[in-house]
Amino acid sequence: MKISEIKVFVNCPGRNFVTVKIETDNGLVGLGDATLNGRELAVVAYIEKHIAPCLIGKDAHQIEDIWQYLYKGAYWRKGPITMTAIAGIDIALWDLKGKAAGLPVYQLLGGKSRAKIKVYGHANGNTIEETLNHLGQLIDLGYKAVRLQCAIPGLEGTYGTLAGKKDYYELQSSRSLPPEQPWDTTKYLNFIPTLFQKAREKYGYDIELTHDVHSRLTPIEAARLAKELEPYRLLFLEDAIPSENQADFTLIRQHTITPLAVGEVYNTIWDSKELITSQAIDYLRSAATHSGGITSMRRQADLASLYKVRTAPHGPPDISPIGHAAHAHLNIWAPNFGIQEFIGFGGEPMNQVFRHPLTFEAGYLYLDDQPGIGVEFDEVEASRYPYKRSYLPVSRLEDGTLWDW
Ligand code: KDG
Ligand code: MG
Repeated sequence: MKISEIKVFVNCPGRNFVTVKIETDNGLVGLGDATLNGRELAVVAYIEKHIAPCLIGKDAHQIEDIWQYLYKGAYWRKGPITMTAIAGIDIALWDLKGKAAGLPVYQLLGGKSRAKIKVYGHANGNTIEETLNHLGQLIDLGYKAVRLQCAIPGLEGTYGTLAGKKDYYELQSSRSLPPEQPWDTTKYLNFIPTLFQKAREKYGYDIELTHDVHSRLTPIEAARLAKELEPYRLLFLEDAIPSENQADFTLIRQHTITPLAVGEVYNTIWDSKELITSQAIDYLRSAATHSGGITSMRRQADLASLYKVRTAPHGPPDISPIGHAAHAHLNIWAPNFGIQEFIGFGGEPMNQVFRHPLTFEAGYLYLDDQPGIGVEFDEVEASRYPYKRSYLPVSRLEDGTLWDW
């Protein structure tokens, strides 16, 4: 099964997605997701100009060797562009191997550890009341776990809080440059515990709750927030700090029993190695798309399992149905799977461009048995939705200082 062609598609059927298609000389086609939100075209060039020419003629079955070739062989290891490009190729190769074997990818990983995949949704709003109403709607839909985000009074356009808006993550405006948002740690820290207090008063303790800080705090501020949230028993507090310094998590850990989750911007196992082996975190949030694909995620899950760290892959709308399907295969297999972030794909035209094997029901995802990862990509339909340049926002303090995230 020799690789005969590698094609890269960049489309915007509601979101920008980079889709990798590998064709083989025996007529099979494998699909991978290589979407790096806000920096998509750099990954496209990396694959088209630098990777594709090296892989033509190679045996598509040699997934591990190709992974090592692209990781070690490039000399330039790690980094989001490299690892997203490797991920796109790696996911497509697993898809091909599954199709060649006539088996779903999870079977190649070792089979099912569970029948269905627990997910958490997002409730958000401009006020606590709006956020809690949204939470109520998700509980009615059957969600067992929900992330709560609420606009902070006095902070215009808090990231990730526009209830019901399709583009609530990026707040994509008509401007073609990154939107800017104000940040104030005091306002934030004074507000968030009340959100969770009210949520528990209204809905009790059966529903599991999480919160995403989006890396806006310092370690000691994060420790304070995690400690103040203890009475509300979060499933986890996500991205409490930026994590270049892995040791910072130990500081937070020493002050609180609120479980900690991190990893959505990690590219390799090296980014989380110390966090896992020192048991400074409880959930690892790496994504197949940004962290070197299925080959690398399997390795991370295995390391995490030795230290009682569970997997909770990143699952925002900027990971395509292919990326989500890759996660579903990993999640169904991983003995230490925790929970998957999932808020759906936004209906049409996404569902016409990507036909995927996932069904949401009452707080769980179900994965259809199909060879490979089970996604079909309609190139003709996709070509109707050209790429639209868009950016994540940046945060600044009131005095203009550029802030963390
Ligand atoms: O591209 C960035 C988003 O995917 C990210 O901000 C979403 O933090 C996020 C999450 O947990 O889903
Ligand atoms: Mg996050």
